Amino acid sequence: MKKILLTLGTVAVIASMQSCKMKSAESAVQGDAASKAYVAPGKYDEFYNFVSGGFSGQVTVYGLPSGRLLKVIPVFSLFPENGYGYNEETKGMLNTTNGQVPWDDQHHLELSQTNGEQDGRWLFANANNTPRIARIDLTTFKTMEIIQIPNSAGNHSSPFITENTEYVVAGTRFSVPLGDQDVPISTFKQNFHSTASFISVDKTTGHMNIAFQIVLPGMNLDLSHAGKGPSHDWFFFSSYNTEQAYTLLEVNASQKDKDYVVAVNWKKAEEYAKSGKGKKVAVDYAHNTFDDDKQTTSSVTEKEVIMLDPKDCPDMVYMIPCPKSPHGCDVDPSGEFIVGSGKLAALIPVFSFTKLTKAIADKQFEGDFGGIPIIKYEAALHGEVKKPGLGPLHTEFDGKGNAYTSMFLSSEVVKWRLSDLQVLDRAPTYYSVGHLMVPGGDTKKPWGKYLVAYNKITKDRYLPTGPELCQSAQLYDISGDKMQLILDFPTTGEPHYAQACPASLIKDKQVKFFDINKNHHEFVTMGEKKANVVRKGNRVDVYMTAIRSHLVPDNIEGVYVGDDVYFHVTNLEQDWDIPHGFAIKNNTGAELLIMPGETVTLRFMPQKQGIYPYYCTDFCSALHQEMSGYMRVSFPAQWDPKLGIHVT
Ligand code: K7E
Ligand code: CUA
Repeated sequence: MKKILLTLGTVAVIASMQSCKMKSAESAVQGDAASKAYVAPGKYDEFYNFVSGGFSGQVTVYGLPSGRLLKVIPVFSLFPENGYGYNEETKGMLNTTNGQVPWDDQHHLELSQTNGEQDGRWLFANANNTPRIARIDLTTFKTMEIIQIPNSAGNHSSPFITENTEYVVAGTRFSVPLGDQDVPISTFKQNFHSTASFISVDKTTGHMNIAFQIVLPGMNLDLSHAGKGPSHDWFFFSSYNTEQAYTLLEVNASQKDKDYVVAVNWKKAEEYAKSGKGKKVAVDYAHNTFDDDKQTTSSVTEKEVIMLDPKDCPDMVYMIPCPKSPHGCDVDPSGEFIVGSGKLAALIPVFSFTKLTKAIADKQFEGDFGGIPIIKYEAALHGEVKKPGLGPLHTEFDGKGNAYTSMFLSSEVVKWRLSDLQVLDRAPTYYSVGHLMVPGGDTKKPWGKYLVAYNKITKDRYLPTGPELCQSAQLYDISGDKMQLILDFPTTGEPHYAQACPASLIKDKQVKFFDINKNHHEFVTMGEKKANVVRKGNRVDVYMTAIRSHLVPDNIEGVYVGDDVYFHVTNLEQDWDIPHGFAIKNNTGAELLIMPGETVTLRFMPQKQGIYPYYCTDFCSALHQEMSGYMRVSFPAQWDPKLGIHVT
């Protein structure tokens, strides 16, 4: 959530709020706060915190409560630090039907679940801009799969999952014509659609597949969450711009009093898809999977998707009116309450699943939206949280009957009770909080000890760094009645949603190195004796090994200007935390960072004759500086400058 309708009035409100908060900032941090966030040197954090990178396209991993940055996981953006997206093995991960897309805007994360609880297997991440979903393996912290979503744009209500990770969803923030048709923008109402895609996840391998897409009227689907427990079969999406405006959205998409929460019975949808109620539609989308065995990405173009139209599928989709341009759509741990956060509303509506099912049974409808029945607001409503603050965005839960909502405009976190909707506490954020996160706070079993607010604006909180200041996270202890601010820490990119789980769920499952005997990479070098240089026409394959503290071969001659050289570097180490790097002078791509037991390939096309040193970039031993070599590049007699190739 980057922008909000800001009038001069609200700006003034924010400004005045911020100035009074600056005073209270110190009093908000109490004496024992530092000790609560203190993790002594050599001690581990209690939680892993996975934070979306926003416009960095990556995912970052922090420890909680210390706020220590543990890792940047490259997902949707090139990452020269380890060669992700540059080397031959992972290039294909960023493939789309529009070629390699080297960047994206990454907003939401979801950890895989079993029975509504975190199971520590995978982390799913969405790409907003060129619609994609990624799956990250939590034994290696590597991106293993990226699937492109067709008939989609602004893939924002994604990648939320069902209780047993049956499906990960993708909903369109921007409606577009299906099948990328070329139509006038003014035909929005007739031709533009939003879609909700349900991507099935294989229970054992995690492999994703688009099971079906539900076609909805043109509007902006914003966020979503699956039901749980009694509401297991349902998925809830927030929507805005149900005015169906296509210009001046700031004004035109804020006309109506209420937009909708879209309630989708995915179990029904699944049955409809299986019984052939859907239409098979020709599409094109890339599906990239990293093969652990071959250590390479295979990228295929998928050709078909099943589309379900609510008109042909009764009882599958309902609309629940929700004030006003809702953003977050959050389901409490019991699965009974669905919280819609109208970013322009002065209250928080809370819907009851029991009442919703009754309203459907009693047909308490008030018309339809594009043929989809609209349930009466009051019929589905549990109640409203009155005067919670300004600009409610997102809500998480502590598992003790309380909810926590972020307030963008009034820069605070508000704690309220689900049963009677009373506001219990409020804590200032510095400043303009977007998402917030309680470890496990969107599952059946929140861990409930901490809350992190992810803020858009830091202003005066840190040393200034030119025109752009870092975004920031703030950690609160929520174990008592009152929230207590205990730590600030800067984040990379722009943080949106985040997830956290107990360290114990993940830390003992870590892959320490890859078994070299199971390395079936096409260009593996099984031992130094096998190291070799092989020429076929213009192509030169260098079978290279790396082990402390030398590269084999370390002298290469017979390479010519115009050759296409592939360095396949196998790290022979079988020991934890001993990667080797590989870089060669004048290479216009990135380096390689090769994990123990892995083979990774750098492609290099020398443009000029000369001597090209190459070396290991990761300080791996006392003789790391010696871990280097020379490649001689000659200008061959057979060189044909007209053809630009080396003629043999
Ligand atoms: Cu509120 Cu994109 Cu989830 Cu940001 S979104 S804040
Ligand atoms: Cu290997 Cu430095």
